[in-house]
Amino acid sequence: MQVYLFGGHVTSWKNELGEELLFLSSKNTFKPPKAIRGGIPICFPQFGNTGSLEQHGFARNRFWSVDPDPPPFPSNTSSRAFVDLILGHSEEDAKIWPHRYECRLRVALGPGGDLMLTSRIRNTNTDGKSFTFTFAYHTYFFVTDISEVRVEGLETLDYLDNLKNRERFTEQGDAITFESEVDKVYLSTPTKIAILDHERKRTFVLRKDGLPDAVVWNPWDKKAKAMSDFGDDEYKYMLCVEAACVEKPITLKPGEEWRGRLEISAVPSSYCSGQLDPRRVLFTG
Ligand code: TA6
Repeated sequence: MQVYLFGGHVTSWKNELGEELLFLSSKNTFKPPKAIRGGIPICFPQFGNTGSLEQHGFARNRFWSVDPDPPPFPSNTSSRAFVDLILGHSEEDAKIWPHRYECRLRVALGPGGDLMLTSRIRNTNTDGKSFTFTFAYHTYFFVTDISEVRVEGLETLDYLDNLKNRERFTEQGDAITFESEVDKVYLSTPTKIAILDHERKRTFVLRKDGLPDAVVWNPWDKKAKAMSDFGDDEYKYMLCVEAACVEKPITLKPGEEWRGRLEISAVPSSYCSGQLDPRRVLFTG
């Protein structure tokens, strides 16, 4: 596991065989304030370009620090290793987002090698003002061949299509596969989503809490060429499935705290396929 203070950004997560599980672009410049392309960018206090701030907010473009005194975590969270990071308000950011806040992030490795990210955002305004935000873990999964990948758990859900002015549609009833650019915000999804990498017989299982939505993104070839920090054919080896809170922004009064948790495990595919879609379970008996 590798985490940068810049952006509070996880850039590497490997399995017990030392195989990398997250995609990180070979075209990264690692020159702040430019966000890191790949890994797990934190989108806060704004997801996408839905508000007045820069795309995906500013948390991914700021230097976080190691949290010297994180509030206690519920005792039932066992982890092999973890780090606590914190990002707080600054005079600079107050000019664009006039709020006092504490954004804490614990990045942990579970006993089985699962990756767990827990964010705790507290409103520390002293002027009695509430604030509202959207949020996402913009996770880039490393896949063997995007055309052989399928996502289960989002069937029949409504989504906002970012390629069609955020118009609302309903997804078809089958697992999602990829043959062109996709940029969709799935609404009120199940807490469990699976990404099946057929070639590698590997399944990523995402479990999320406090993050009702899920964004699915692959830039495909044209957008890939247009991004300076992304290789022309790198779209073949990545898929973003982002645990998010987009449709219903979160509002916190002073003193209130929000928590958003993501747990990712990478398991052999035979373990998972079809277990997420109740109809499939029915059929496969
Ligand atoms: O999460 C999907 C998305 O919002 C896409 O619209 C695309 O812009 C992607 O994020 C990457 O955004 P970035 O600002 O990192 O280039």
